[in-house]
Amino acid sequence: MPYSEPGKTKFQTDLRRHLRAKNIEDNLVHLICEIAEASKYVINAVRTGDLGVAGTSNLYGEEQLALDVLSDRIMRKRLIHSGVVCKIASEEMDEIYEVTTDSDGMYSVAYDPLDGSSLVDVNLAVGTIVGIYAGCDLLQEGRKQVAAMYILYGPRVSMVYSVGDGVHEFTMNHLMEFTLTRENIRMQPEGNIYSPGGLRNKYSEGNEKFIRYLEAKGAKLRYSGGFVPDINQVLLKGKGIFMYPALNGSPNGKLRLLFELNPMAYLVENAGGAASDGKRAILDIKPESLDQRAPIYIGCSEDVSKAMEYANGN
Ligand code: AHM
Ligand code: MG
Repeated sequence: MPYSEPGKTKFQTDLRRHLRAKNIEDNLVHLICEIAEASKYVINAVRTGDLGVAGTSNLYGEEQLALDVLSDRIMRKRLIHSGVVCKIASEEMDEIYEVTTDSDGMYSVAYDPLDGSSLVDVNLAVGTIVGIYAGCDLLQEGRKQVAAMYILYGPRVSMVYSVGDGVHEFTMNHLMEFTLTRENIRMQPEGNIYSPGGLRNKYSEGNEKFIRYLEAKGAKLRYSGGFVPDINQVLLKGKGIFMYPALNGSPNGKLRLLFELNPMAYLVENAGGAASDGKRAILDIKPESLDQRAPIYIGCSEDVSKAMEYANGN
């Protein structure tokens, strides 16, 4: 029972204790706790760091902000020193970073250190997204992830994670400890929120029709431009769909399979929702390159099925 009743002693389960109660390796418990620790430095950077550009660009040719580079360095250092990571891939690095060739008991991590970083200057919510694989192969289907999580830097800092047996939310308290606030988050089959990315005048006719279908059933538009807060809303309210479809001129949409889509698809599927590129489950796509993108429809399963019907012109 995550919440305390008024007048009763607060029930607080910390992250390490929650993880230890699960049937997972000690190394994975350690790794997830290290990522949670790193996020405390990332939020500090977000709150107080330089809002300017770094003068460099990432593998997509996008200009990096100082905060992108700093958050990446914070995450990477922590992962390298965790002692349980063999390979690291980041949205802000050009290549895979090999920590060690020893794969025994080790994990590989793909992450976006500060997704939505361009929103910090207008003080909107941003986040860190992480997918974890056993062993040293990062180009595996998302279904092979052994854990995924995001950390949301909003009015509160929260971490939503899964190791494949439910999705759980921890919130940072005044001592900067993550304590359990929601356990076994579940999504309903159908929702009433929609969060559509990309320019509407670049949508296909099928996607346009899907939007009209959502509006006709009374769904409310809720789009912040930050993938982490937008997914967090759909997931925690349990009723909605986020989409960033193929666009005219961008057949693979915008979002990146390894760093953004796979971790979110793993979380949403584990909460009873679905994630598709319009044809197949996001988690079944075999990545061919680090910078691979894919269209995405993610959220309540019936809404995702409907999106697939419309996307395929039915
Ligand atoms: P980023 O990784 O460069 O920050 O870009 C990803 C962001 C997501 O957070 C968000 O869902 C999307 O880009 C918003 O794109 P748009 O501005 O086209 O709506
Ligand atoms: Mg990103």
